[in-house]
Amino acid sequence: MSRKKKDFDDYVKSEKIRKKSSKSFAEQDKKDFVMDDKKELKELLKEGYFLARVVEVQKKYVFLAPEEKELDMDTRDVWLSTVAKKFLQNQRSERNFIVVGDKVVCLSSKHSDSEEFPQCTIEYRLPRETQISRVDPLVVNREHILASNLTQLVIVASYLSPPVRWGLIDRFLVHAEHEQITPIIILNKKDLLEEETSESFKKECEEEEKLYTDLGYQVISFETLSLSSKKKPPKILHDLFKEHITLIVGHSGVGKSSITNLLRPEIEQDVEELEIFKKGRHTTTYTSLLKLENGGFIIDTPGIRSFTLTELEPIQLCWGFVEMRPYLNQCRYRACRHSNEPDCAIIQAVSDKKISARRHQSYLNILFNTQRREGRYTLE
Ligand SMILES: Nc1nc2c(ncn2[C@@H]2O[C@H](COP(=O)(O)OP(=O)(O)OP(=O)(O)O)[C@@H](O)[C@H]2O)c(=O)[nH]1
Ligand SMILES: [Mg+2]
Repeated sequence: MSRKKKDFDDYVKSEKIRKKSSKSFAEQDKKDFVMDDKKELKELLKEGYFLARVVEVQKKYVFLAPEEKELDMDTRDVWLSTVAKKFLQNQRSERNFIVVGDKVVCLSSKHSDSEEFPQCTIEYRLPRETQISRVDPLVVNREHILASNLTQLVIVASYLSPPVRWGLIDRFLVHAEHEQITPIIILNKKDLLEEETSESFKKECEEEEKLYTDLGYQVISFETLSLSSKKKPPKILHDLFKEHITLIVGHSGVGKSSITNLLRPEIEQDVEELEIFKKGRHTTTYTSLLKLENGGFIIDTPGIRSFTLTELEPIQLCWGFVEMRPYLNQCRYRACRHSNEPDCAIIQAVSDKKISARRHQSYLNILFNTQRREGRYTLE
């Protein structure tokens, strides 16, 4: 089964389907801010501009790490920065103007607002190679980019506390497929599953894990509780995270920061002592990029309550469900939504048990935007 986005782009071209693009701020400003001319960049670097990576975005300031050579950076000794004055207005109106992971071109400032950090201005941003985004939960029709330039997506869910939501995992998988970023699923808090008395829940978890593995995804069943960040990180995590910039996502309280800490990041992440989901707020407040002891980088995020995909046509959505790809274009109707249409190849594959009914339901939920806040865990 091909995982290449290019294949989908070719398919789209051949089918003459227009992909939706998101035009968020004035094209001209974007052109001025996004530096995509390598020659010009070289000249700027000779003139005293320097390259840096955004490690954290707060309300007033952006924290960044100078990056002379690709990935040669220290995420602890950061600079305080603001966006160049001429782009301030854009920054205020555009939520995604600067996001964690962005590569930026800066000029150092003579003065710093802080005694602790040197200060600079962000003059340009380099084009983003990859990004993970969702529909902004605050403003419909606005995109919220969680992070950029990542090479791997780790989706964390806990078996229990809070309980796993397979639909949320599917949403992330669809997005990763379209962005051509390798997704990995970590199912955490295995200790709680072992204590669980409901045999049917255990069976459900086993079956779902097998389903994702059979689809070609790496699934890691894990527990952090018995492991200490003082000891060597478990080999499976060490190998997984080295040589990558990994974005780690999932609900609040599933253990993202606990996993991050096992890899001994340059800055230890806060982990809530009480189970966070009972308190109903996030422990991690800002998305931040951290260098790990093994040389890899991780972007730890505050847990999210919803991950609504930006609008997708049925055909694009199906592409994100890898098991549906072989059936594309085999339905009676070209515009088949694979919902209840006659002679639908995908519905047939579901009844033949070639496609899981649960994954098909996930597809329908995304398509019809039902359970928009899939995976939301409400306090009881
Ligand atoms: N039982 C059990 N608890 C765990 C495990 N891993 C983490 N926890 C606990 O789960 C709670 C939340 O862990 P965090 O690492 O803060 O979760 P998070 O995903 O970073 O949460 P946010 O920052 O709010 O998004 C803490 O109380 C951890 O001690 C595990 O494997 N088993
Ligand atoms: Mg956290």
